[in-house]
Amino acid sequence: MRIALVSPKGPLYRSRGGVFKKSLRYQPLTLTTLAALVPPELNPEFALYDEGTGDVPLDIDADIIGLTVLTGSAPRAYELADEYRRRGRTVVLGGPHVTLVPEEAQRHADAICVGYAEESWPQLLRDHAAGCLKPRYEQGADFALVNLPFARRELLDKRYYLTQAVFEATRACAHKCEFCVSPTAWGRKQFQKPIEHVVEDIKRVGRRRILFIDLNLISDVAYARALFAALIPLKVRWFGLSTSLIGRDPALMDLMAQSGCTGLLIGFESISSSGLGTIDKKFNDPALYAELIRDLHKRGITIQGCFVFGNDEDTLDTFDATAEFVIKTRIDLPRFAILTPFPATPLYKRLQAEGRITTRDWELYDGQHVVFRPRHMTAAQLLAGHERAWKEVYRWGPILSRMRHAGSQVPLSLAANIGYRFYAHHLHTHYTCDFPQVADQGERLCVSP
Ligand code: B12
Ligand code: SF4
Repeated sequence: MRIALVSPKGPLYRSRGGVFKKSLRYQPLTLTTLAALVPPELNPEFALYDEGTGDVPLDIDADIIGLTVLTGSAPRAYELADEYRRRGRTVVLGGPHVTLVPEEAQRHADAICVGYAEESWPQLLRDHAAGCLKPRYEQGADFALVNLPFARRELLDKRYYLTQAVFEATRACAHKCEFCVSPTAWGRKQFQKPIEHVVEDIKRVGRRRILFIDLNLISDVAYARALFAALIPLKVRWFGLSTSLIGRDPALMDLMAQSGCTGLLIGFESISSSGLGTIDKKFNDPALYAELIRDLHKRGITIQGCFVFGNDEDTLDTFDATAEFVIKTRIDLPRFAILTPFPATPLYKRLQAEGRITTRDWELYDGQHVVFRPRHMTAAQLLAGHERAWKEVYRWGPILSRMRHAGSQVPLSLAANIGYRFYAHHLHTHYTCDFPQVADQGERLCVSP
């Protein structure tokens, strides 16, 4: 069976005209995991296409074409899916957006996979081979991450990525932040791979610097402890994601450092407690942020700090105050996003009930556009303030100050900082400028500070 797997990208992330440089691009696991799950008895021949690294052809000659769909890439995925079907191909859609709004996706596919597809995708392919493809396949109620094959990383060209040494140990997260797709799409029970499987995967890939893409590695502390302990003998240096709650467990932080953690992505989201209350992320305590950052730095762990602008407590002062906090605390790699009501999430339902969603053009749901009416500012002010914060923290002064404390991590940290500086200065080229004020502010903000 000839199987093509496609990862379409929204304009910001596309190789042609996008602003995401190789220094920021690691190899995702979606397509390579799906390839590994194909039953061998189908004699698969694969073609994998990541639109983040190259163009996706329209004349793909395959027995079945699978596309992965994020909300921001949905219009592009549907455009491709419709074209492939027009050309007589069988098209399957899956991924977070399909899981959030299956009925919509169904209109563009011969079949969809809702939820995690470790069991449903092989079944779908067997049905297709037998000529009895069903329109919809679902993640089973007893879904578990067991008896897994290893991702077929070699099917994507490694030259296009900063690293291929990308792993996942768990899926989903126990928290319920209002804006996050994870609890809505996959529930709050964390799925966990057997630790021996994760260790074996890391050994097979054989790299010393590795990256975990798990949404929250410390969601289940007992599992986290066991995983970190198992990493110690591997002598790897790893980067992963955690919540700020790591700061309240010094023993786990020590174990994490001992296991080789050299970088953590943390969703700080806001420097205001009341702002965090409006997005149901009250477990974050801004009063403890500076101490957490110091504690991690002391242990040699750098921080990719993520903030989101646009909650109902944010005002025009929030942007500068947040940028100032980021610079002062020397968060190593700051990232800002605009609050985005992904469909079916509690945030989406609330804003919809309040009549505040201004567009359902999913292409703009990429975390860098304003798709709702903010409470204390205009959409244009939110967009412009967000862009200003990016540019402020990626001035050369703050970058150099961060580098002075980056120790042995300078080469990687510098490359990523320069990548994000480029991103900060090119973001505006992707604004559709629906708001006239933004065009004006955009001009002003284009001038290098
Ligand atoms: C790598 C990654 C990216 C990469 C590339 C993603 C891609 N596939 O193109 C980049 C950096 C481009 C990216 C960008 C963004 N991302 Co992202 N990303 C991830 C991340 C960390 C890992 C994806 C991965 O490899 N997962 C492992 C694989 C095995 O799981 P999976 O992709 O879910 O696939 C399984 C199922 O979903 C299903 N499946 C998926 N696709 C298909 C296709 C078919 C045919 C079938 C049958 C099944 C199937 O089968 C797989 C096995 O079960 C996930 C979080 C996570 N840990 O999953 C977030 C995630 C996908 N991203 C998310 C978000 C919010 C974003 C951004 C908005 C971030 C931002 N604020 O800027 C942007 C938006 C980009 C856009 N234009 O839409 C959300 C999803 C949002 C949504 N509603 O679509 C996630 C889930 C994170 C979260 N916190 O909730 N991201
Ligand atoms: S802690 Fe992170 S992954 Fe978990 S629900 Fe909140 S935003 Fe989502």
